[in-house]
Amino acid sequence: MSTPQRGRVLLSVTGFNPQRWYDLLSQERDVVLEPDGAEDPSIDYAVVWKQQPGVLAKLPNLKVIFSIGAGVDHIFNDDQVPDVPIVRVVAENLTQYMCEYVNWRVLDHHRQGALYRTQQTKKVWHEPRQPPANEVSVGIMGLGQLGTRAAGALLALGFSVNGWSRTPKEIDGIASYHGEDGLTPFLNATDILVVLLPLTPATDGIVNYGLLSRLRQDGPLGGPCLINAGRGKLQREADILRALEDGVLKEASLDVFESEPLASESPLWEHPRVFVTPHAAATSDPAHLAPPMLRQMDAFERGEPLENLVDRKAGY
Ligand code: NDP
Ligand code: OXD
Repeated sequence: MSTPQRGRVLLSVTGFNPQRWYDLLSQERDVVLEPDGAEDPSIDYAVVWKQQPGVLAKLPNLKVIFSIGAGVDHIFNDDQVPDVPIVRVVAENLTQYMCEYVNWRVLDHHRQGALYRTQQTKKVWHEPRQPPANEVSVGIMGLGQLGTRAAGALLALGFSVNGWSRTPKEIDGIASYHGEDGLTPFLNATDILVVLLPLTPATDGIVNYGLLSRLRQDGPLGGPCLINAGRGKLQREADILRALEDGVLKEASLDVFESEPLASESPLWEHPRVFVTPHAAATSDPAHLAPPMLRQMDAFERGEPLENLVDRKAGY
């Protein structure tokens, strides 16, 4: 009896060296690194990060696309993505990293890290008033895999936590808001805004001056703070700078940018109240992410359902 053929994989990556992904995937599958431009009917699965536009359309027998990332906006920059299921990353390791990043940045804004760093450079010995965590309200835009975990850890630290999502949510301890109607009351009740939304046509540019000016202006921290670890194109950087300058925003922690890497001439780099990290909030570690992809390929070939599927209509 012959063994059924195991599907072949195209690994299509731009922006970083995919060698580790290649090594891990090719332990179990036949992997093609770059197509030569011609149609390739031998490919069953595509594992992609910012694939070259048009490359997937040349795979007539493609069955599943796997995103190297929780976000899938990088896939839709290509307007010829075949209508096959798209699986995104949901991984404990990535969720934990994001939870750490969010809690680190919230605590730094809450405990006035920017002020103390400035005081230290001037050798100033001064203790400002420190509000307790339960007076501070953290609002999380995007109560998905990452937002929900971060919210749980912030609750355990004693913060008051609000969440905003597309559909209604009921999560113990979290004041939940949803949709257009819920956005203003959510912002009005928020001192530290954490953005963990996916980038879709509905969220593009959502973090703009109008949104920032609806954050609670008279809260215990002396002004609202912004943390964006979702996607850079969710924010308008000129609006963030304007809000920082005119006092609508006190501080910002930005992990993602409209254009990455952040240009050396961007004023965000040197702004004393902006904390910059290079899209490093939650690293996509292939050692943790490739094995579940391979398991899903095996399961798919046994006729089992795929997990962590993207809703193409919603865009995430
Ligand atoms: P999920 O899909 O699990 O959650 C997305 C959340 O956003 C959901 O709560 C969803 O609402 C909400 N949402 C989506 N669209 C809207 C909308 N139009 N209005 C209101 N709420 C909306 O995603 P994850 O939590 O896994 O990841 C979130 C994002 O984090 C990724 O898309 C990616 O861009 C980013 N990311 C960044 C990383 C980094 O290193 N900086 C690393 C990993 C991810 P609902 O619950 O109703 O569906
Ligand atoms: C992701 C990312 O989407 O790394 O996973 O940004």
